[in-house]
Amino acid sequence: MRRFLVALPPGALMALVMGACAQLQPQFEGKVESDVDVAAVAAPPSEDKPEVPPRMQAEFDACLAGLRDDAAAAGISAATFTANTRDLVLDPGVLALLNRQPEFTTPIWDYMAGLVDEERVADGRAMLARHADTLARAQQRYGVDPATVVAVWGVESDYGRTFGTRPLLVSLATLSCFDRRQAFFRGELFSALQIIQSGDIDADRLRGSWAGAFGHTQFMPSTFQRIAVDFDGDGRRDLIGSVPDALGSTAHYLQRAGWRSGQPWGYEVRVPKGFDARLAGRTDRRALSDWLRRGIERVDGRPIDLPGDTRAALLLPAGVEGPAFLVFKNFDAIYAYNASESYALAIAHLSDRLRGGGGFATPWPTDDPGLSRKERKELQALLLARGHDIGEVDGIIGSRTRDAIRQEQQRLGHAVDGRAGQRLLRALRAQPQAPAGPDALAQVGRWKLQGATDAAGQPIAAVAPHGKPVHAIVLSDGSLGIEGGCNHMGGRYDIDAQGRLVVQEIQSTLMACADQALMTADSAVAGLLQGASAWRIAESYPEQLYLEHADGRRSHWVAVRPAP
Ligand SMILES: [Ca+2]
Repeated sequence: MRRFLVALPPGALMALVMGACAQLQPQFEGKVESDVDVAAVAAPPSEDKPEVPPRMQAEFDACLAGLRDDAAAAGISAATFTANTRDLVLDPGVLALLNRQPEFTTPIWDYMAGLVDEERVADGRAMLARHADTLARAQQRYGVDPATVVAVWGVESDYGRTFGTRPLLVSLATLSCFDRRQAFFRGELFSALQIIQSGDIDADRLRGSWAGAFGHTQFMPSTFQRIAVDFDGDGRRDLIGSVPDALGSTAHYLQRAGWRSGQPWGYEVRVPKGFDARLAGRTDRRALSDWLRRGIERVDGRPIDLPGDTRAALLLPAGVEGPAFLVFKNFDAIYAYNASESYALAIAHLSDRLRGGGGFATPWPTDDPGLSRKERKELQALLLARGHDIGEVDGIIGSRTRDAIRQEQQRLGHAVDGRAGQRLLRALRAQPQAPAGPDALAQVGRWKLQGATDAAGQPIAAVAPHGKPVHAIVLSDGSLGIEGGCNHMGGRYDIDAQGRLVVQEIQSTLMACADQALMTADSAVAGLLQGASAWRIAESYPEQLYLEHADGRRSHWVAVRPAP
């Protein structure tokens, strides 16, 4: 299929590949913009590995050589260090990810809809049954209930489906030698080398997120060293190859983070009308009895069965109009796993769903709720069917999907924000395909030029003697025809990888023409097409197209439908 109507901003090619960042420092908070489990999947190295400049590699080699003494001080033998750092090639991709600014702030309802959907609940219940013995043993030893442990697993790696594929030593060594967090990542690099040296996990299997989190529940190497346990008794701590080791280690982590056995993480609550939202905040703790006096109550009306002096905080993730939560010590234990309140709420809520609970009683304050992963895939399939080049249907709303969403929102007259929500999904379900054929421009037929300017900024399409359009352009299946004025021009065009319309070839047949103004206009049009031949489709509407030319000029094309 020829792919049209794609407007990729330059530099938008960096996929949304984010580390899961479990146990990373709070500086990373807010950088996880999409599903945590999806975030844990790094793109295959071959796809996003930039060329390494020789000088940078030389700097990298020298840096690694300089780490030898510190590694020895951390208990790493010279043999281990040499064997595992000798042939490392740095990966500039992880530096780009370290400095990546989120292009899109995910509303809490989108975040929750993707992380706690029916699929993840059903999968989690199956895992509760399948690993019941291990989970019971973990509860006995560490006091953490099965549903919470499984919820962490589900959010961190979709129950082991999405681990991240980057070689950990490459990522950590690169981050140890460049950019702004070298000291932190050197500690993680040494921990990773210790893991290899101890025989817990082989170097070639040690793969994970760009930032170094790995395994079923995405531990950082230093967390592994402090917390990981051999829970299946084979003599090795292996959070990649052993589900029991991963589940036991996660329970151990939560215990060490202050888990109180038998206590709930918190409850969804109702706040009274006119409640002072300034009282909310995870670190703003009060006695439970104080909250109850202020009129807070569980949404199901049942009593909160904890002592009145239990410390509790109120969370209003979307303000007083949205769902409200009263949270206790165990919420903080989950928060310690990855310092993000949205993240902790997703795990807490998923654990409730795994225990048989339902969704939130109070809806999110939006008229356009978020999509489950299944619905995200459905939306992507509908975008593909309409001719948008969004790549694979993978449920990941990346920059290409967002661009396609913006175009459809514009076409439909929705607010143009690039967000994947229920409103757009419903609209596209109602008209699953573009009106005619796969070639969205070809079916439009004829286009006339309006509003283009020449290099001096003078309008060139204003010339319309005899009241007729100067030019009509026909784009059809790779070929292009221009009519009107004195010239007949034909040529070929293509769409490049960035979604720009590129005119490959122009043939112009100059006909005798007495009208100098038309001649001038035609030359200007030919110049536009031939000189700066890269066009980017800036905006598109049914039968209208705004092109941005490589030199920054814009032209506006309007379809002229052939008479029926
Ligand atoms: Ca083991």
